[in-house]
Amino acid sequence: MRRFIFLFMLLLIISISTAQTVYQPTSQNLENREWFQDAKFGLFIHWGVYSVMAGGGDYGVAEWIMNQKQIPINHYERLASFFNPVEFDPAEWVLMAKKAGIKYITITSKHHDGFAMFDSKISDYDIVERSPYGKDILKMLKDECDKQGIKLFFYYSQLDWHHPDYYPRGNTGKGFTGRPESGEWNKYIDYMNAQLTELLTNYGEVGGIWFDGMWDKKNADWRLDETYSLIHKLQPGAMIGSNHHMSPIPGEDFQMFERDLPGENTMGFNQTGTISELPIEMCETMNGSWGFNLKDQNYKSSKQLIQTMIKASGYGANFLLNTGPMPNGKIQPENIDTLMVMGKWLDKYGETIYGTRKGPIKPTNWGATTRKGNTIYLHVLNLDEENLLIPNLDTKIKSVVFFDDNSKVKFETTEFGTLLKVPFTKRQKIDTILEITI
Ligand code: FHN
Repeated sequence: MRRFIFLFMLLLIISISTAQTVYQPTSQNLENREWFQDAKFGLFIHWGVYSVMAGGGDYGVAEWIMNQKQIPINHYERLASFFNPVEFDPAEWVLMAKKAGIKYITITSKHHDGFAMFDSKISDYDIVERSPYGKDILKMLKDECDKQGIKLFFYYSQLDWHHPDYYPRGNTGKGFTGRPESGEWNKYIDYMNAQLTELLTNYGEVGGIWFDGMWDKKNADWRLDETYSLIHKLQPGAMIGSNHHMSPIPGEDFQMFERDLPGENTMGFNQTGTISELPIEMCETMNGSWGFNLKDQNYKSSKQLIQTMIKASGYGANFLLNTGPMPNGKIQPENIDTLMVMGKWLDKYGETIYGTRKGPIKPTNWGATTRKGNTIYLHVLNLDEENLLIPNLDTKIKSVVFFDDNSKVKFETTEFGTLLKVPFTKRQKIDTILEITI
């Protein structure tokens, strides 16, 4: 009996101590996760002093210029003194986002170059102290987002090519920066947590923190428990996501996929391929760069981007589409044009995207499905014939109509699947939507 009581007590202690480390999202956080999944469309903004160099005449990711061109810190720092975005008008940005049908914005608060786009007190390497502009861009944008009802998330790079204590170095930012070959890793983590505290206390309620850069030092002790608990303590509703290119880590509230549909790995980033039960998001560029690149005119068409957004929705994922503003504070006109086309499409068809969850059929060559209650939206994106055979659904189909004109779609359920008639005369250029009621 004594042995039994002893074992029981031991198990109790073990379960209590593990329960304490298991992350339990608050109800507010869970509500925000639902909101996030309903929102479906976000705007990613990569803006920093690197935009002054605009990619330096090369293709590729312009925000990496410091590392790509091996610019030492004491020279790169001069960029801040040329960064004067006098034409930045946050009201214009947010209005543009709203017209595009965007529900939230995620902006770089600090990218890999270590420069803070906000008024940081723990460092003077920030927009207020080092640029002639001298204003806190994040604050200006947050105020405007609050006014216009858009949520704001902060991107934060854990990787840092500027901070001396980011040591031992990772795979990038080595040698050329001019930092001494010494440093105290724990001091760097303290610094990062202090900046995160600023971001979570000085800007009101934020949507969440979008981490990036852990992949630079995969095996380092990032003290994630501490950082994640800090964020959840300061703002329990704030959602944490990390672009570490791995399966989600406890404490995270959403999972992200970079430039690939969930589970795909055409870019080489998403090596695990697992799609978790957390809300998911995919981010995408409009050309080949996140930061403003003056040379890269290889813009994806609005049709291509809308179709990717639809496929992402078919996976239940949000679509976070990027723009890299110019150093004068204006958004590239080509990006505005694309966003406006997307906004028009969403004005008409948003009902089939916003507030939906993934549909019963996994996105495939011909298209994708989304679902809201008893309605399934079948998005035909690419079909060379008039018949579409889909797997039988696990419930009975009551009716099928074309979303555009409510006219009936002929269908037949066979033992091999459900055969739908999608005549060419009914086709739309981007997406022919069939509304299935079950
Ligand atoms: O290196 C960054 C890159 O500059 C950009 O910020 C993207 C956005 O997903 N993430 C990193 C690469 O994984």
